[in-house]
Amino acid sequence: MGAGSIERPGRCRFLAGAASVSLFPGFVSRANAQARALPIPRLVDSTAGPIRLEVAGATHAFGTFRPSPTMGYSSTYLGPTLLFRNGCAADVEIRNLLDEPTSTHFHGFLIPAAADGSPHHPIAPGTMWRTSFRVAQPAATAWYHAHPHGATGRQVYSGLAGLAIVEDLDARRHGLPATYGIDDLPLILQDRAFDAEGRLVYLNRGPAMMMGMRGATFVVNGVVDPVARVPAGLVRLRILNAANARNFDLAFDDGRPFAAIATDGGYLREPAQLRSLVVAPGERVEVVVDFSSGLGVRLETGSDTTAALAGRLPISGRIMGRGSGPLLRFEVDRALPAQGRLPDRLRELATVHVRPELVRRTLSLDMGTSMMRGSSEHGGAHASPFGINGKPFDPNRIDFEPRLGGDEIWDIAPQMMSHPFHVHGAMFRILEIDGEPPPAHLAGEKDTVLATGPTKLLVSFRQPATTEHPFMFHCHVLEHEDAGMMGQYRTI
Ligand SMILES: [Cu+2]
Repeated sequence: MGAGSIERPGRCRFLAGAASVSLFPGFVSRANAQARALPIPRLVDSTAGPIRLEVAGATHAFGTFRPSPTMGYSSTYLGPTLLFRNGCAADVEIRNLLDEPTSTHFHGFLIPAAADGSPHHPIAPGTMWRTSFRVAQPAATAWYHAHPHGATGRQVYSGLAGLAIVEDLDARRHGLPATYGIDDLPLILQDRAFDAEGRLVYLNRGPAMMMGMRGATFVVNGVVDPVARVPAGLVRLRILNAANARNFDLAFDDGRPFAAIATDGGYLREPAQLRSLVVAPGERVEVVVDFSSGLGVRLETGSDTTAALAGRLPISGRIMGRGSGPLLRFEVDRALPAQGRLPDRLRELATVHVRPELVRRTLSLDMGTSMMRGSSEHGGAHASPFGINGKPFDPNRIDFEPRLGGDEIWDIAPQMMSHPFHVHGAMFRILEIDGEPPPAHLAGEKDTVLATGPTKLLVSFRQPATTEHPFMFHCHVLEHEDAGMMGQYRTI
């Protein structure tokens, strides 16, 4: 069964007798599952002992096609939902059964760079990588995914991603829906391209490089067009955009409103009422939807109109993957328990305060400018048109040295198109997007932002990074990242 409460008594209690988590039977669907029921990734509790994952090739049925070669974390595609608890220690062991290196980044975790996976922490074929850290951050929806330099796009596309939940027992007083798999559902959104044989198609050249790899088929939790059965009450959706490049413009087909309650770094100050919402690659958003009417509904995406900055990139809608369409359907099952409520206030969040003496940096997310410079500076043929401030990623170069415990202002300047910008090991507050203050649902702690124009961030550096173990910052269009739109920092 995939269902179970994620709010258990006792902090960091080792659950004696818990089953070994070294092998997973892939996805576990709910009882009475029909064809293409929304798969609920199995929940694995880090307080029950070490989390053990195996990265391996597999064959996976997406639903409408013949099965395709894929990769997964102890699963045929994607991986279990990892549960962490604020204030508790966690041990993770990842064994690589692929015939190529991988690495595993904990996206949205505030842990030291030495404990996080990055291009500097390759897991060679046949070997195991072990990491331990203490969870010290508020409740949040995070995720983990492959991050080997140059192959991140292909490995994530093949299936190497999974959700993670940081829970905080202090947040129980909210009374929000919290029964995983029943009224607290993970939704991992992706787009994929399939060939005539039903095999995943991955490209990282031509338009798929310029715009990132996109596909016309929408996949939710690893299947096409699933149905989620939900109780007749409030339901919490933990939405992750795990697409390589596509932004999802989400809305319900009956226009019903919903409440955004959390962003990348956890709860907002208060729920933000919305009828539509853009989620960029790497971003998470938690929303609460009311099904008490008993009426089912579809969650749809509009076309990805946010990708191109107006007039900057002459490229066709087909290549952009601009299609709109349904992602999944919800059907109300009155037999399921609905117990959650939506509080008026969610969290105390400090007011953003920009001190004039803060260090300011400008980061130009470049497509093309460095190619011109590169012909003289980087030896022509090896230069990449993708870079930050004119320089493609170099694992031997530290780009910035922020002070540990300090804050900085980062001005993100996206070139040619919108880029989802992500910082490892830090949270930021958005000061401005395109000259405007952030909308309410983006006014919390973030680690990824869709820079649709000049974007000003107040970044807080609270985790240590060294020359040997630096943190990355990069575009989360994974083909851009692989091609060099990435830099690294160490703290001083
Ligand atoms: Cu980009």
